[in-house]
Amino acid sequence: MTEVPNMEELLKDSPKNWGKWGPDDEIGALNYLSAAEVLRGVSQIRSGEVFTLQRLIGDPKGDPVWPGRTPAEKTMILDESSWDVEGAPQFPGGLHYADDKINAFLQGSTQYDALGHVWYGGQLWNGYDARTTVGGLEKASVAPIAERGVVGRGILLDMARFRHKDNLDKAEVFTHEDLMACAKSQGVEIEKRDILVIRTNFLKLFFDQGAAFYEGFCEPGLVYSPELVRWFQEMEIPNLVTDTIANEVTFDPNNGTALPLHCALMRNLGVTLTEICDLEKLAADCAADGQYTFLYAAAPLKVSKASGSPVNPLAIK
Ligand code: UVW
Repeated sequence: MTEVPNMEELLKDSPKNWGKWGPDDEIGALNYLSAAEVLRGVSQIRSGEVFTLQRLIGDPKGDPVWPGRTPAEKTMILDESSWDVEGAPQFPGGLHYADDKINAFLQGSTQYDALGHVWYGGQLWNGYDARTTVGGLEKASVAPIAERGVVGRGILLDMARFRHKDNLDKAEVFTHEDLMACAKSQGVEIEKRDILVIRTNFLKLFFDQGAAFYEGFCEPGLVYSPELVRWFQEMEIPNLVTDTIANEVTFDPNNGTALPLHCALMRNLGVTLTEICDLEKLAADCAADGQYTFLYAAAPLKVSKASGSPVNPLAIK
């Protein structure tokens, strides 16, 4: 069996955008989303219909999460029963109220990854030292992305429908060429600086299969190639949004590495990743009216030094 290369070896000739937006940059390819790009997104709006792309946190049917993470635990702190017993807070006028909290992985639902979320070779996005992650991300945390917001032209690439399937299968892969062919079949073209929103409907299997979903875990998705990375670079793609947990085929079938596109796209090019979206209503609507582009708008929560945070992106058609 051939040995799995380390990421430094695999990506030694892979392009980098380090320094392109200055030595202190923490938002990477989101710099491509200029005011003109916001207006290009706005120009896609036809009906004013709004789609929210976040999954429910605390879904009674379960929350799909990356292996090793656990779903959010939600606890009621105060509800009407709190006043059945002594010790509940008393307010002039007799006000009662509900209060609750969650204990959750910041990347345990629909989320933005910070650019500093993954690294190899001791360096993260823009060349920052990996030691800057110790105790909290001093550099390239999710907070600068949250501060800026993400707005531009979104394009849905419905790979499941393109392949005439309910959902893509475990470990099924596709390339940038497939994305272009998918767009063509939808009567649309991927343009420079588009926010790519890719539907696989793979997480349907999480809800269909229960615990068996995690057996031999390998999500479907984009697969690494030098050509694909160059295409993202030339197309100036700012943001890759999908409905899977980790936005790419989990283990690369060609070289055995885990999540090489997190490294090549996020760490090296500064492409932001948005994961675990629910694209079902949006996809049904796009299939019905044939309009696959829209205004995409999202802002993760402003969490200090965090490696990611929840988000409820909007697609407005
Ligand atoms: C990992 O990269 C491990 O997780 P995520 O799915 O949040 O990107």
